[in-house]
Amino acid sequence: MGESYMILIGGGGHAKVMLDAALCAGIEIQGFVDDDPDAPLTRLRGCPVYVGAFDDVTNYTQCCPMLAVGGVSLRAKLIEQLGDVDFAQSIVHPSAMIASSATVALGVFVGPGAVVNAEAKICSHAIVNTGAIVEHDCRVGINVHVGPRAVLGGGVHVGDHSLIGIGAVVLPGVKIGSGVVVGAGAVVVKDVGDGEVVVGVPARVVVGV
Ligand code: JB3
Repeated sequence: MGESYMILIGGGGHAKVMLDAALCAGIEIQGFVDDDPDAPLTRLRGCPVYVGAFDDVTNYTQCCPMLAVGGVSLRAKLIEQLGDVDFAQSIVHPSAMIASSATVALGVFVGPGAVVNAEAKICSHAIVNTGAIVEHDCRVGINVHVGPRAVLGGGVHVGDHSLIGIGAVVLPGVKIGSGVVVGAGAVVVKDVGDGEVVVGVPARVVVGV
């Protein structure tokens, strides 16, 4: 099976979103791997939901895995567990706009209606979710989740494993550290340190390191 034959790790809400985008993009999905023995579904849009750890599945299928769980901490754990597994593709919804000068690494999901503008860099396993806007010259780190309709102004840098909540706005040039949580709807007007949690308008630190 070619690299376009993908298997999604996780079989819940985020996996459904990724499945739809993959099908719209012409990527064939072999199935899902979910570690919940009571996973509610055995098939999702005709694709089988395997129950078990990913490595059990790769023993007998040549496929291209993709993280399809949404939680940043869980994704970080899976990235570490899966180590040298070859994440050979990304899923970009056809309705997303990716500037020709932008770079999107492997294992990335870009949702419907999202925008990745000129010279922006999206690192591996990041999520640019539905309708999110990543403006010019941004750098979105490894396993960063830019939530639905969040907006990163020009030149924003987001460190690895950070979450930009639904509808949050980060003003141009702001630096967001690693392991940061920006609350839904927050407006970030100044830099945020590693591990901090910021909420509100303007965003204030509610959990420091
Ligand atoms: O807010 C939005 C737009 N999306 C959310 C997304 C970013 O995060 C969504 O609403 C959810 O809050 C969440 O999506 P996710 O991760 O799909 O959540 P859930 O519907 O709970 O599905 C997670 C699935 O992954 C469950 O069926 C778990 O059993 C499974 N799972 C959890 N840990 C795992 C593991 N599967 C495998 N293979 N390995 C694991 O370690």
